[in-house]
Amino acid sequence: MTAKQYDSNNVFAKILRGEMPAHKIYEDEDTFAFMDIMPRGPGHCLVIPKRPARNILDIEPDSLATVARTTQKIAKAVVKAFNADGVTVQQFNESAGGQIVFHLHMHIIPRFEGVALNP
Ligand code: DGP
Repeated sequence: MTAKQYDSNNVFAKILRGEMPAHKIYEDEDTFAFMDIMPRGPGHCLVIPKRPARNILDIEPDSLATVARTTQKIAKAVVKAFNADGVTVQQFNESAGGQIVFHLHMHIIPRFEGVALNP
């Protein structure tokens, strides 16, 4: 399979352009982080690159590196802020891989001993 094309009509592109609201928690030159609208647990947030990228099959390695750096920063911050016991970092690619929004994003979900995620 060849990487599919980026479509700038996706909701995260609209959030980046300021055309849709989001609860922003962090921003730098390359990345943006905000709360997930359908949280699978308290503190569930998302990190995205500002540069267009459909998913991991499409993103430039340098841009992916900026997402990784921000993901680590935010994971540490939410674990501390929510006094979590751990953190789940998840990322989906294409419909077959569970992706719904086609702008690369990392899910960061604080985890607590004995507590399952919301479906
Ligand atoms: P997935 O592509 O499978 O990782 O799922 C998309 C995730 O994005 C899902 O957890 C819900 C979240 N989401 C979808 N639309 C919006 C939105 O408009 N705003 C925010 N903050 N999150 C959204």
